[in-house]
Order: sequence, then C-alpha cells, then structure tokens
Amino acid sequence: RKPFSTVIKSLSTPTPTLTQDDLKKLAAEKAVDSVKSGMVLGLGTGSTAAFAVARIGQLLSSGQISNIVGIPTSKRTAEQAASLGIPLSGLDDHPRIDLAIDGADEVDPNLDLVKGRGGALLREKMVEAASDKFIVVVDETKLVDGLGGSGLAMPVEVVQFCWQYNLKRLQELFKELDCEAKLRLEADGKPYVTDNSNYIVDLYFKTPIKDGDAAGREISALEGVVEHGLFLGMASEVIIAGKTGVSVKTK
Ligand code: ABF
Repeated sequence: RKPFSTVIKSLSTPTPTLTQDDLKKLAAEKAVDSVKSGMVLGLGTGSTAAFAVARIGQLLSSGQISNIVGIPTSKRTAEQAASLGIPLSGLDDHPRIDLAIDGADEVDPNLDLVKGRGGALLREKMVEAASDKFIVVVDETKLVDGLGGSGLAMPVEVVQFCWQYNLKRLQELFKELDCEAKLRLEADGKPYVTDNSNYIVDLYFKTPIKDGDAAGREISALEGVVEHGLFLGMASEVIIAGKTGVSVKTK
C-alpha cells in the first residue's frame, strides 16, 4: 500500500447546532459535488450513503445531471435508487466504476476503514474495489485511532454451513486482542441473513487491531469466510462532517 499522507483540503465554518443526521447529510452532499453526467456510480448503503443517493436522485430529476448508471451495494439501496428513477446495473455489465460514495463505521488516521455494520460489506467491497475513485462520507463520531478501537462490531460474513465452527476459529485468531465473536441476530432472535444468504459474525475487540493487513489476510484464509469488514487502502478521500465544520482528507 502507498505510504500514508493525509491532507486536509478544506475546512468550512463551525456547525454547532446540527444533529448527527444533518452532519451525515452535509458530508454526503459534499461528496455528490463530484458526480458528473455520464458517470457509472457505486451507490453505498447505510444512513449516510442514503443521503448521497437521495441527492443524486434530485440532481437527475432536476436535469442537473444525466446519463448516469448506479451500481447498488445492497438490495435496500437498489430499492431507494429505483424509487428515485436512477438507472441501475451491476458489475457484470459495468466492471469499471467511475466513482463510489459510501459510509463507514470506523475511519483510522491512515484512512483505512471498518465497514459492514449495515450488513452490506461483501457487495460494498466488490463495488468499491472496482471504482476508480471511492469517497467515504462520515460524521466525526466514526473517527478512531486504531481499527476495532470503537468497541463496536467488526463484521465478518460467513457461510451458514457450520457457522459456529468459524465463529470459534475467528475468536481464536484474535484471542490476544481479547476478541469476542458473536453471531449477528435480528430483533426476533433469528440469525441476520445478508443479501447473499450468508450469516455475519461480529468481532468485538478490547484492544485495537495493530496490523490490519495481517488481520485481513488471516481472516480471509479461513475456509467458509466470505468477506471481512476491513477496507484497507481503498478510500481515495474521506469527507468528515463535525461540529467544527466539514473536512476532506485524501491520501
Ligand atoms: C455502510 O453503512 C457500511 O459499510 C457501514 O456499515 C454503514 C454505515 O452506516 P451509517 O452511515 O448509517 O452510519 O456504509
């Protein structure tokens, strides 16, 4: 991966009275400034990405942009985009994407990410890896010093077959980080099932991950693991909205 260097490109005026949703919307709409007519767009999943999709829909319906195609990262994003009249396609027909815009759960100082608490990590990673540019949109609560450091889940998508076996293997892999692995459940207690008919094992770390590359490799090496939520070296730019303004960080 490229050596890390982060540049704050712009800082707007303080926004002390805005809610977290307002901040998400600000970050998302700033990212959509990069959308141009004729682009193939990766459409992210989650509440922040939904603001970007809504803005793209507005620009399209008002005629400010035209001739775009959206590649959705989840069934729910596909539904939202279709309801806004955004033409949709997939990687089979559009293997190269101009720009993807998506949220994240954690952003570290290297602009590496944890994603997938929304459950869409597999399609997000496929779409964002195929994108020439990937803009991440977050509010400032997503910033961490080290990945896994928020105390919230780092998701791993696993096949349903013998999921307990893989849950135990994942927990064992990170026992030195006091990792606890839990199957993600719906409110009714049934396992959460992804758009790809898999389960999610959420990893909770007491100590942040020190070497993300090694962690990603070790997780991916387990048979039956489909994808993990470490998105390393993928973000081109991160737009962060906070009470002190909006900043843009690039590699
Ligand atoms: C997607 O949505 C995911 O990768 C991430 O899990 C989640 C972030 O959601 P939100 O924007 O609602 O915080 O971007």
